[in-house]
Amino acid sequence: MIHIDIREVILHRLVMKLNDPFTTSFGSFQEKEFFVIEIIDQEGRSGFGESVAFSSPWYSEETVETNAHMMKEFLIPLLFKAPLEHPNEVSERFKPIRRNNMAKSALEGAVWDLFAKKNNQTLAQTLGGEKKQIEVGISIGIQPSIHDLLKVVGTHVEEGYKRIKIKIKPGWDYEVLKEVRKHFPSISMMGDANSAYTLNDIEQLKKLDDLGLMMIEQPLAHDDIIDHAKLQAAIQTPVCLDESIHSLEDTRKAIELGSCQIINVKIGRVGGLSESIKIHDLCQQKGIPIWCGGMLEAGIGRAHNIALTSLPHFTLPGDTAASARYWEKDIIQPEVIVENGVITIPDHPGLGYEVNRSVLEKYRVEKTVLVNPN
Ligand code: OSB
Ligand code: MG
Repeated sequence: MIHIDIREVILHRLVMKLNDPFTTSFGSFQEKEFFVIEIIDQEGRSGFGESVAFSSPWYSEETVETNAHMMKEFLIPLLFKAPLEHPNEVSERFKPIRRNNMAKSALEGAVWDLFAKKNNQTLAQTLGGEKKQIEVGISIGIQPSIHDLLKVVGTHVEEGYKRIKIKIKPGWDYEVLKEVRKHFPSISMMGDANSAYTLNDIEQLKKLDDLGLMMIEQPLAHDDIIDHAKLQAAIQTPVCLDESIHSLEDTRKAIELGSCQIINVKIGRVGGLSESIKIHDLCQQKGIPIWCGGMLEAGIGRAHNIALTSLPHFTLPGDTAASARYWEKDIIQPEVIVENGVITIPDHPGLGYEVNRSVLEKYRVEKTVLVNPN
């Protein structure tokens, strides 16, 4: 029996500048602040996780600081209590702590990587992944003008991304997407509103039905599944939920209510890989297509997304674009490369990418070492 016996946890706090600012309906990102979680076992082996909460609570209520607080004061002490036999036990152990899914997920991800390495398996294999390659799309932020947007879309279509997602908001929606459709009649495209609409906008949202979109992502409130069901009944474009889904139970309820036809799975938002797999299995059973979302991750988070996407029911291209799209230099080696819209799953044990220590240290602004007292 393989035990995961934790000796210490290192929280590396990093700040990395994005190559280009990324704008959504709720705000603009110039840089990303996050934690690389390094869990070291008694034999000195390291597993890595990455926290995905942003500096401000715009996407969800979690932030970099709430993640730090939850990990240090509550979650890491629970991991130190006793050795683990399997990463699935992490979410069980975290159950007494309500929500704070991104904090939980960052730690759980590091345990999964460590577990896969101990078993000398890739993380993808350990999760039950079957694919050797995955298809990916790209998410494009709100641009200063339609002209700018058409240029950016053109670049990424040429790069071969399998699906183009365009951020939308009131005043930057139907007319803009219509123009993109006119210039790129056959691409797979979709819109993501990040909760910018209400049911009062139903007529505007109905217009999108003309554009042959794969889906519209999270049009309504971040905490809603009732109005989304009303909207889905009124429009043809499939609704995909992002912000509203935090668990297997949320997924079950959204499917039962008809709130969506597609689900965006983000590992951090649902509290980790174990919960993500449960959501995958339920959606497979129910015939609901899923894809893996993104949180502007650096390489470690990106590697976790890639491993998860190797599961068979991730049938739609996700948001895991190439490292170079976001970062001048990523913290992993090799960086994530996308060729003609395809990522080849790495075959090294664990995440399959090495952490580039010198780059990690270059972006690190704080290092906290927590030693297991037991
Ligand atoms: O809604 O999926 C989202 C970025 C930041 C916050 C929320 C979202 C996004 C993206 C980009 O769409 C995902 C990525 O490229 O990592
Ligand atoms: Mg989204």
